[in-house]
Amino acid sequence: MLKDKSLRTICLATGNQGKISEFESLFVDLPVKMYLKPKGFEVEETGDTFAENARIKAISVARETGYWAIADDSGLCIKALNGAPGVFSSRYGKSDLERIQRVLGELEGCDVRNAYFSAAICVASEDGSVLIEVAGLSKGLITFTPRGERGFGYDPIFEIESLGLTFAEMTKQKKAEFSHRGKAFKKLKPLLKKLFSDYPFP
Ligand code: ITT
Repeated sequence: MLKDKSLRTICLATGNQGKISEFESLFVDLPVKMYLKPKGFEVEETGDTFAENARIKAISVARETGYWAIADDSGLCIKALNGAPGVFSSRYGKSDLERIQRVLGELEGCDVRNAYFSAAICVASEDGSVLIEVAGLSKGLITFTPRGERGFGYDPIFEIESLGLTFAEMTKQKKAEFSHRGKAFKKLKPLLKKLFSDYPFP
C-alpha cells in the first residue's frame, strides 16, 4: 500500500530549460519525483523523425541513469521551407536569436507563412524498453517580426491564428492549451497513470 503511493523517480532527458519548465507543470499533480539528466551526458540525435530521436534520447538516458527516463524531441516545420528546420530545429543556429533570425531571413518576401510545431515524447525503462510514446502537433503562422517575451525557442515568431497571439505572448496555461507539447501531455498523463498502476513497485 505504502509503495503504491510512493513517488516514481523519472529522469527528464533534456537540457532545454524551456522544456524543463513545461514538464514541471505536467508533473505537478502526478506522483513523480523528477530529476534532470546528468550534466555533460549528451545524446547524439541520429534519427530522421521526432519520434525516433525522442526514443533514442529516452533509451540512452534510462540506460545511463538506471531510472525510467522521459524525452521530448520537437521542432518547427515550415511549409515554404519544405518542412525545415524540422528535426534540425535546435541545430539551425547557435542561439534562439540566431535561429529566429535565420528563419525570418529565409522567409523574407514570402507570404506563405504556414507552419506547425511537432513534439514526440517517449518514456523508456532502465533496460531500454519503450513504455510510452505520444505525439502532439500545433498549426500556426510564422510572424514577420518576433513578438512577446514569454516561452522559449521559436515562441516569439509562432502565432496561433485564431488567437492572434504568438506562443511568447501567451500565459503558460494558454500555450499548454494550444501547443504541440501541451497536446502530447494530454495524451501522456492517463498513460503515465496507467503505467504507474501496472508497475506498482517503482
Ligand atoms: P534536448 O534535446 O536536450 O531536449 P533541444 O533544445 O536540443 O534539447 P530538440 O532537439 O528537441 O531539443 O530541439 C527542439 C528545437 O525546437 C529547439 O531549438 C527548441 O527551442 C525548439 N522548440 C521545441 N519546442 C518548442 C516550443 O514549445 N517553443 C519554441 N521552440 C520550441
